Amino acid sequence: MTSPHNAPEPQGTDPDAAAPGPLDTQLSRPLRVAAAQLGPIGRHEARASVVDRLLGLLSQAHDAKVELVVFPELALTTFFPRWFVEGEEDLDLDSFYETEMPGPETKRLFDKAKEYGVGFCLGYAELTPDGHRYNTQILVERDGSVVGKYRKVHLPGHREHEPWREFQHLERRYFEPGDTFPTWNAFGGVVGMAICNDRRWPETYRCLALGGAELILIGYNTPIHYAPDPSQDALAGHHNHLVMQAGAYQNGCFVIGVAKGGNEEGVNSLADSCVIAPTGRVVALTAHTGDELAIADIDLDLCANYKETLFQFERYRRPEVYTAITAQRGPTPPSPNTEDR
Ligand code: CDT
Repeated sequence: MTSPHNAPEPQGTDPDAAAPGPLDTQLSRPLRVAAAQLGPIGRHEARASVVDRLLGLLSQAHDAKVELVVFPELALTTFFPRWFVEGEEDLDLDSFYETEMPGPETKRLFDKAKEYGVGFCLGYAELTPDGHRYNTQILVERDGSVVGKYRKVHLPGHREHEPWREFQHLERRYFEPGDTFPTWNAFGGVVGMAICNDRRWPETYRCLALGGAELILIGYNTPIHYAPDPSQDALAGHHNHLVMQAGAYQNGCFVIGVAKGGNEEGVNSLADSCVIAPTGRVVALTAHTGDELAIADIDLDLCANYKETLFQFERYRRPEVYTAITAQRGPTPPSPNTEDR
């Protein structure tokens, strides 16, 4: 990857040996992207009908000369973790998972994307041949090749039936967690992925940025009602943009956040899909809660304005001081101090 600016790499062991010079403001890695938001998918909506909807958005994107289309988390089915069924036979759990990708219903999407020369990112429930279940997202290049697969690391919600809730959030029952944040060379830059709850954790963006990510693709299904603390409901949209804007700015990345929004099987879900620049600003936003594109012209070279100045990791990060982040999971506050009160 060539860099148009003149900030030299730090040399040797002295991080101050090479002070960054002023940036060249010529930007030259343009990419037209779209957050391809979906409205609700009913529990009994056929895969073929959902794929028709994805193809409709893909066609609109092609007409608008978009090069990368990002679909939401679990984009082929309803958000089934909202239901607990004992024995799980009534829910026909397996019907919500894909055992191959592309499979019989999704091949049409791959074929059309390749014909159009439009890449895409797609979230789905994955059932592996040896019986493992993941909340997964794949990245497909403009030539139809699968560039990468990401499995959700942060699984929210609970494992057991909690009847006091209006609806369940059983991701911890129906999926195993992924264990890595990979990045890939794609679309003229370095791309990483995350899924829904991952976007609330700063570690997600930092791990991806340490892998060089310049563009982070995030699908989500976010019920607006949060049963453990309903006082957060009114803040759902604020928190959604807050975390992704911070992640973009603090890591010098573009972020594309894409919802499955609207009222799905009685559960109101957040829309507000967007494209965020490394400035931290939202540069494209959906207007409604249904199927809709939010299109933006981005330039991946803008990442360097942040990655090579204020957030030049090599120069300014202090990993030796951050050991608590990987050494422990929960907080270890100081023991109560009774003497100094
Ligand atoms: N899909 C997903 O990860 N949703 C979560 C809901 C959290 S409440 C259990 C989210 O973080 O948006």
